[in-house]
Amino acid sequence: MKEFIQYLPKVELHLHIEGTLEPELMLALAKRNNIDIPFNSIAEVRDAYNFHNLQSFLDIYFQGADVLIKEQDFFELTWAYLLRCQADNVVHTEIFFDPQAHTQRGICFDTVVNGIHRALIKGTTELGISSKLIMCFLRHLDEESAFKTLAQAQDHQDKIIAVGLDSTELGHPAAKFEQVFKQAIKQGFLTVAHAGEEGPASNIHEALRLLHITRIDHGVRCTDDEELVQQLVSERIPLTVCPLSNIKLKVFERMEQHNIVALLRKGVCVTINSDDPAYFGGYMTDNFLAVNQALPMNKTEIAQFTFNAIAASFISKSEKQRLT
Ligand code: ES4
Ligand code: ZN
Repeated sequence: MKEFIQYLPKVELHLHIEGTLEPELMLALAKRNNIDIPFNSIAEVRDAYNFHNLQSFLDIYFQGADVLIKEQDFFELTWAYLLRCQADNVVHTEIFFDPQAHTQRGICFDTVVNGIHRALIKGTTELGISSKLIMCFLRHLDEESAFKTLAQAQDHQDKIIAVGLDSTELGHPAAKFEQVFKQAIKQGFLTVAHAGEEGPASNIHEALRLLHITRIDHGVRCTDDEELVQQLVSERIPLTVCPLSNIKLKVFERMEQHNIVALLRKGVCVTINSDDPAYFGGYMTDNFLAVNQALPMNKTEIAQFTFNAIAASFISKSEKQRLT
């Protein structure tokens, strides 16, 4: 089964590029860019990766992102991730980035997008990995900052397919971003949002109703509301689930308690993704293996995650047919 999972073609739909910053690159970039970080060794960095909830992770995640300064840094970060994709047989990936995490520190929006995009192009030509880029708004920041970010994206609309919403879910309802998402849709962006990771099932309802999203990031708390689960099935609304992330951030105590396989068997379009793999202890193959170890599945069920991800992806109909 391990070989089957290793060689299974995979599609990733929930991946924060800043969350692929491995300690080795973090230390190298800190040195190269003269940035002070409170770690002196790789072991010290890894020691800090003990989280008790989403917020305790986000604090470390934003601190790590501080070492990213130049376009070349964003390029190297993205390229390293694409090499991991190649190793895991990921054939298509849809990548989030958090522009505000960088523009807030004085880094130019163009620097961030251009560095990431240059690596994605190289990934397509040299590795045969197709990709899309999704710009997330940080939900702990205000509406005005999100609007400013949307304006900055205008010159890069050829490189960005969708907007999303991430960071602290509790206390920052979807309603705060209703107008920004409305404007983004008007400009031609597709929309996704993190919802029902730490927050209740009602957050999923609100994201669907107020932000008009076409797929939900995480969404595992949907099981608190059976009617919602049935809506996800009947309307084929996909969930981009991140199993190792959910364990690390204590959304579920143990993988045996995770609901992803139960949701798959109910007919929800669930997918497996790595979220912030440098922080959560594994890329795509590791996530598949961890789920299958705790909740054994047959090969048809495992392959269904890839079929679901193809269906839920933002690639064109003809591209989808090519992959299936
Ligand atoms: C995130 Cl796991 C998770 N949840 C919400 N926002 C995020 N940003 C990066 N990882
Ligand atoms: Zn996420």
